[in-house]
Amino acid sequence: DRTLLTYEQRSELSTNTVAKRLFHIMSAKKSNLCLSIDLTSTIKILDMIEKVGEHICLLKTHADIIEDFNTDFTVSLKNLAKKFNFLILEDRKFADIGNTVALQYSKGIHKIAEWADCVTVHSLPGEGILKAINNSCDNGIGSRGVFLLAEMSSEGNLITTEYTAQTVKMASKYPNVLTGFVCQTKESFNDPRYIQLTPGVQFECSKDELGQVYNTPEKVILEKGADVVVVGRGIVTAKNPEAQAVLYKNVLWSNYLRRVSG
Ligand code: BMP
Repeated sequence: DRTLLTYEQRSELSTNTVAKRLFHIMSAKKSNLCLSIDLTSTIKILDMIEKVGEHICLLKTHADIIEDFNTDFTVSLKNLAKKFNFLILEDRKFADIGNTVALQYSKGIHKIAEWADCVTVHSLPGEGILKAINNSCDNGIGSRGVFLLAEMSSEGNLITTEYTAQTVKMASKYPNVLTGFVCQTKESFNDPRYIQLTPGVQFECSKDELGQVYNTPEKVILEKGADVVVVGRGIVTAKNPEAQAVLYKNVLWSNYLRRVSG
């Protein structure tokens, strides 16, 4: 059972550099909290990171919602990642043929490959999409990672258990580039090398008006097998985001300790 191993033990097994680094950061900072920074201005994003950067292991961005995106911003982002010791995940959810994804990954305004340690990818188009990112890494951009979408948190999504199983099977051919899976359940995969990233988390089980479904920190860590937990509006829209990030960090970490102590 991968969920009974410690993050240190799992970092020893990692075949992807980003997964290894992330496991190390989690142990060092005693944090398995990923902040989903879904804000639309670069100043607001950088301000928020100054407040909560110390408490997170991973920062999840949506570059395409930022109205004044620019290269100075990505330089600042990388500096903050270094200062506070967290990794950057661009939640781009690529879902096209490999050739297009290779271009979307490295070109355009965002040049994602230059500043994001890892990206999210849908398995829907087939393994060409993993090959594309893998090739980009081999061709000079260096060690990067992929979180493959194996399940989603939203109500009525069309992913079936068969789709999840096939996604995990497809990924098994790409251990060097695979950081983990974005998923909701412990049963979706077994391999301890990979990280379970789970969004849809707030202190109260609830929903939003557009189909997002929330579980509690305790439930996602203890029952659902989450390794890194994504919190967005639960922190970003709080009156005091820093205090709220500390609360999430502590609750998530203590549930992880409970889990690995059996
Ligand atoms: P919030 O905690 O505010 O609901 O934000 C959740 C974040 O996680 C969003 O950025 C969303 O794009 C992402 N996400 C999700 O909610 N469910 C999934 O299944 C996959 C996601 O990436």
